[in-house]
Amino acid sequence: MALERTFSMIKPDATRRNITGKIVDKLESAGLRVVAQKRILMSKKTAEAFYAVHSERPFFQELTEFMSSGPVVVQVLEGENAIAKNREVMGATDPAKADPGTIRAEFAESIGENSVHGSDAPGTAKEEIAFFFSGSEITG
Ligand code: RTP
Ligand code: MG
Repeated sequence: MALERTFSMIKPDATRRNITGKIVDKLESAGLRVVAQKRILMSKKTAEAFYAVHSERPFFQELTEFMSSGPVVVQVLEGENAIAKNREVMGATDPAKADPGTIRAEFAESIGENSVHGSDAPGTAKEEIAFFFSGSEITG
C-alpha cells in the first residue's frame, strides 16, 4: 500500500504537562514517521478557523478557548494507512472509552482536554496539513 500522510496535533493539556515526547513515542512506535513538526500558539481566531466544522456544536467556545490557551505541536505524520493508524493509536475521543494503551487512555484528562487531534479522512488530512504547513516544511 502507498504511503499516506495525516495531520496530527498535540493539544495544550499535553504541552502543559511536558509529555509531548511520550506522545511522539506512541506515534513512532505505531509505525508513523514525523515528517514535519512545529510548536505554535494558536490565537482564538485561528482555533475558530481550524475547528470551523464544529462551529454549531455546543462545545465550540470551550474547545476554541482551550485550544488557544497554550502551545500546541502540529505535525505531519507519514506511514502506511497513516490516517486510520493514527486514529487507532489516539483512541476514542472520550478517554473513559479509549482502548487500553492508546494515547487518550494513558494521557487524556477529559473528553475536551484529550491530548491529541488527528485528521479523520483523506480530504480533511489534506486541508489540515495545508492549514499549517507549506510544502517546503515537509520532508520525508
Ligand atoms: P479530534 O477532531 O480532536 O481529533 O477529535 P475527535 O475526532 O475524536 O472528536 P470530534 O468529535 O471531532 O471533536 C473535536 C474535539 O472537540 C472536543 N470535544 N468536546 N465537551 C464535549 O462534549 C466535546 N466533544 C468533543 C474534543 O477536544 C474533541 O477532540
Ligand atoms: Mg475530529
